[in-house]
Amino acid sequence: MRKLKIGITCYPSVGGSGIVATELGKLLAERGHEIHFISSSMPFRLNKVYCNIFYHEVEVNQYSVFKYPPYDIALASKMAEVIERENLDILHVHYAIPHAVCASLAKQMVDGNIKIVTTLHGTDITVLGYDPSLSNAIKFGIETSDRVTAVSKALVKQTYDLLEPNKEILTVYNFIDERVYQRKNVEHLKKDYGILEHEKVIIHVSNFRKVKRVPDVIKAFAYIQKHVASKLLLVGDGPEMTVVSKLVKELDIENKVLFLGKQENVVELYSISDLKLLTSEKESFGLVLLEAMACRVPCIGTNIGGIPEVIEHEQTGYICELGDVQDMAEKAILLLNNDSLHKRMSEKAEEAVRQKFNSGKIVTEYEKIYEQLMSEG
Ligand code: GMT
Repeated sequence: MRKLKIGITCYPSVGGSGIVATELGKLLAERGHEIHFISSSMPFRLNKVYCNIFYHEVEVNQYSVFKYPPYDIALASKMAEVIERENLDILHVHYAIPHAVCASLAKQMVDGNIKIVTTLHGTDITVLGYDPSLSNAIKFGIETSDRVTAVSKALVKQTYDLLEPNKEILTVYNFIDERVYQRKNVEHLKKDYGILEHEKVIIHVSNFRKVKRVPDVIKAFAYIQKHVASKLLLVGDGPEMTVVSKLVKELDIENKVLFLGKQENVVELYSISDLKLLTSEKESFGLVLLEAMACRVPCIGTNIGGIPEVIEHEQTGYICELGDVQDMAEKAILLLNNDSLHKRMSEKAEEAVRQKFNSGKIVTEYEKIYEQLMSEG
């Protein structure tokens, strides 16, 4: 396909939507497209120099008349400036609020032929969509985009159920860079963390927000460790950490739980892990599941949002009902006590990432959307 000039706007700090947007930009650049990130700060995964990736920072001035700094207006103005100066073909925004609305405003400012693609990532619909002060704006952002994608079929359905937008929404799954997410031989790490060779390692990675229901991970693990010699790695930090650490103390499992805080090199942590637990009550996809699966870690997740589209029940892990910590624990014990079952699931998990969520395939899906839009003139 012909090489395009593509603007990308995302939340640049840590978070699944920002990661997907940044990785997409990098892989599109590798395919020869020119990429312009327009955001409040440098996307944190943009960690090396690419000659065809540019970064345009949105600056918001604070004037005494403003009670709130007008970030959304500044973003729309910056988008318009970059669209015109760089002659962009496509503006791909990640997360509906405020990005899709700002893109629509920018398009009107330049009066140009820019095509807007919006990707819905989850909480922009499943949380903000319920907020009456925002729902009209989200619907407007969706309906004024030229193409809209969502990261799972479940999220597409939730968007229609909640907002009833008059717009086709396509499913394009999350992906990871398979060159980075591969199981590594770092067995020494187990020893470094004081984990015995025969002990199994269970991992949970999240931003410790309420929707992740981390206390369910702790309750399930409290049961698991009575039946399987094991340790729990908690990776990440967030508002629920106080509740979680209190529960660990109450359940008297402090010597079995390792609080690792925020970590950059999760690949190495997955590489010493045998099982991942994701017990969320809202999860449009679960990018962290892909990261684990690529490192041959089978996953147990809840029957929520897009999780059942990622974990194939009894093949790459298990799906359990929300809050059923007993079932989660029993499934974990079954898996961790059966080496051949564990080996089979680990291989299938890795295979699923390589096949169904292959980065090359997903990036091509986005490229096809761009190509079709360009052909519409
Ligand atoms: O999971 C989070 O809390 C972060 C959130 C975000 O907005 O960055 O992640 C959302 O987008 C990811 C990328 O598409 C998805 O993999 C996550 O499932 C989704 N999170 C939720 O739906 C809670």
